Amino acid sequence: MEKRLRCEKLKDKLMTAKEAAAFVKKDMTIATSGFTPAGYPKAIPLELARRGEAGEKLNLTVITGASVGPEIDEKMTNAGVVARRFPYQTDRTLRKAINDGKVKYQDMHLSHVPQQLKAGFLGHIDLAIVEVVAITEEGHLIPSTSVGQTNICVEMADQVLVEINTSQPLELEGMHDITELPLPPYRKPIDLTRPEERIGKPYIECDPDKIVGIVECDIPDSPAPIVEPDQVSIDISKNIIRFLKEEVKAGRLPKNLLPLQSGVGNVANAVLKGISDSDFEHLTVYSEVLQDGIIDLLIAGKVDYASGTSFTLSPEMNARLGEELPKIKDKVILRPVEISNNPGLIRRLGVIAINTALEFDIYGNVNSSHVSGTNMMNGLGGSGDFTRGGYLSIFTTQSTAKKGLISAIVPCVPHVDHTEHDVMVVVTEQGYADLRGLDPVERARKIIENCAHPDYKDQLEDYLNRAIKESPGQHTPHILSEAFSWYDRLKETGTMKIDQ
Ligand code: 0RQ
Repeated sequence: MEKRLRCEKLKDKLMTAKEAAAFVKKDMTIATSGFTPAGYPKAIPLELARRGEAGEKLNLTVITGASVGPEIDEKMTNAGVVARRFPYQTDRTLRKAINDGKVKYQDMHLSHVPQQLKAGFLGHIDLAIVEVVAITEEGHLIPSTSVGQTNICVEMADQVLVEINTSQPLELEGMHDITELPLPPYRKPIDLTRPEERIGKPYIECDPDKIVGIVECDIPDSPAPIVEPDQVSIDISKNIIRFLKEEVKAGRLPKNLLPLQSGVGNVANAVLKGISDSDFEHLTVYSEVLQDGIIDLLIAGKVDYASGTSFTLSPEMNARLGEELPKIKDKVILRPVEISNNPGLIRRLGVIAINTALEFDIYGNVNSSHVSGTNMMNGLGGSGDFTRGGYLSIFTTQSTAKKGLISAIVPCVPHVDHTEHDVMVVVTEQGYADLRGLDPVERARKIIENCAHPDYKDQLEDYLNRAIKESPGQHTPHILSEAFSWYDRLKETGTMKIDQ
């Protein structure tokens, strides 16, 4: 602990998690560190869950950088202490509470959160609870495996509780680059033109007088296991790589591409694996999450630099992170989400954005978040930040879900996260559809031809052809009374397939 708590003035603030949790009072808004199950506080949230289990009605608003681990989203939800939650989650328990109407949830673009916190759009922040690897002599905070909006939580909260996590490698120190954007008007341009540039400080500045409690914690992050890519993910990845190679051949992309962003999950992992097996070299990454695949590519020398806001690792990689960090330390930068997901920077750097959809429609509108239009899955996360700003915006999905009972390409998505105006290329295991320069009907023909599953092609074509005949407007033909009927059929018969 000597090595980690270096500020003399703060040493008498060490306390138990239970004592620290006592600063949390009913109806408070708390903002925490954490972005994906990385770098979030654990010991204090577990105490809050215990208080809820003992019958206390805390009624908290909980704001995080993105999804966090089970200590917050599962345990605190189960204990009934979370009333409102922003801006993203991936937890089964919390998801159910949201869909049962028990927890109020706003799904937000992750780049919007820091500014909205700062501007007071999300209300007053009573308390920040943040995980760090160390506190410097001056009382500044060294974040752990993520930055997210931790710097803004610390700035905006009345009081700060800190968890010093001894399971997080001290080698993380020096990898962060903390910059904060002022509120408008007259903001200066952000001085960043390449993913590897540093523009800030390696710590979060914090007034030591704001720190009311420090807790030692050794609970590790809760990384999700990575499953070996299945054939569908491998095929999707091959189609993306085929598309990127065509772009290089056509002279629209340099040989080493442009900075890459990829989401989380199976397909993203398969894409990274595909890139590592391909002949692309000297790549750069400007993303929000840095997964195992990116660390492997950095070590293998395929990726020169990677910038993100969080390490989102498998348990195996997490366990050996301390060992691997010295090999990649000068090639990786962890930034606040306000910078990693900044749409202006993403546009400036020319990022290639690759994200995953639940489904898309024949015109290229994407639903990433709402199953059958009403049931929240996770949220849109940072996908919108990268998609709208991206030089190329690519969406992937398998062509069917639930063993073929659901088509992931539908006449009209019942919830839109990314509009047809933002989406350039859609990819399934069947192929890719390059939508650039096409009008809606041309797009629909291409999506059906290249991306739809053979079981649903005729149905989609039939809808499109009848829509063209019946629709009053010919720009984006629809039969509005029928456009969502595929969801009614799914509900009634268990499949979107028409019984022939
Ligand atoms: O259901 O869990 O019951 O088996 O959805 O689907 O195919 O396993 O795919 O894990 O990659 O998640 C879009 C949710 C995909 C994710 C989404 C069912 C399917 C399965 C999961 P089961 P898969 P993935 C980076 C950027 C938005 C946020 C984002 C996501 C479950 O990628 O949340 O991009 N993206 N962030 O069976 C009904 C369909 C379905 C369907 C799949 N059409 N209808 N169910 N499923 N398609 C991260 C951050 O921002 C931090």
